[in-house]
Amino acid sequence: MSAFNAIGEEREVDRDEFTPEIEPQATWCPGCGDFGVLKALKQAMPEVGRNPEETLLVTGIGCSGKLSSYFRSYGFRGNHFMHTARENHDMTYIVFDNEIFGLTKGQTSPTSPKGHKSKTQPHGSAKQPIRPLSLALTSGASYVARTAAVNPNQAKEILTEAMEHDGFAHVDFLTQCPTWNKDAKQYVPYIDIQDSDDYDFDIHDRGEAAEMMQTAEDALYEGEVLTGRFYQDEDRPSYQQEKQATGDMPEEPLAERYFDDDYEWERSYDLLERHK
Ligand SMILES: Cc1ncc(C[n+]2csc(CCOP(=O)(O)OP(=O)(O)O)c2C)c(N)n1
Ligand code: SF4
Repeated sequence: MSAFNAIGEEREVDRDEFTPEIEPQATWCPGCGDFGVLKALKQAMPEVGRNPEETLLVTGIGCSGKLSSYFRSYGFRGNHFMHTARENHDMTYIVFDNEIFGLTKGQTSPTSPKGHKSKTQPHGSAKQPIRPLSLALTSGASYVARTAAVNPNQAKEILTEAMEHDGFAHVDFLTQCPTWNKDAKQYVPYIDIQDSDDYDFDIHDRGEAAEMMQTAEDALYEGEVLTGRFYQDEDRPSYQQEKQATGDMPEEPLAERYFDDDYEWERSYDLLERHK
């Protein structure tokens, strides 16, 4: 079966299909939270019914970026967070939130708490950390959640939900780094805000969700890990749906045209003609 033949084909997907044929020995440290992301992702893919040929994994540079070597799918390295969220592209964005630069041996990173001591900040970081949940919401994400590698069941559920969401889904995935960041709170028992009587808010209300995110982000550095769904807008069309509605984007994937012998190819100047 060629890769493109698989587009749109309905069949059972098995999690083992996402393991590369020659499985590399993962170079993550024993106990690294990144194993939890890989496992949850492999478990979630059959739930959303996508096979490796239909999947694109875009990764960053660190230990977390090695995910693309251990997961069988198309791969790419890149980053355009704000605009992808704002335009509501139909994709799932996972932050491997270990509050540290792991691969380069434990320097202070943008999610390290204020006061965090490391080789680059021996007197403690004077910087406020970024707030991944709030950043995603203000950038325009239409689904925002947080889970943790220590919660494998919730992690699988949230990744499945995020991938099934039509639009930009942001997951703040708390990953422990036992090698360089033993002080992070990523290991402590979590509270699922949807199950807790202490937290009652409407995940469809931007204002209430924003307030809940602030609470959760402040609490993390004080040792209380609040996880779960924070925001979801099911009514907002994804970028693809918007473009299809205006006739600007075809319904079927462009790649399928290569397999259609009867397809009449337009030349680029024919397409430009329309806009004169
Ligand atoms: C633009 C750029 N800046 C700096 C580096 C050097 N660098 C490589 S890996 C890394 C740390 C990555 O940490 P993070 O992305 O948090 O992932 P982790 O290793 O913790 O999973 C850095 C700073 C780089 N490769 N590219
Ligand atoms: S250095 Fe930290 S983030 Fe990197 S593999 Fe080891 S435990 Fe994981």
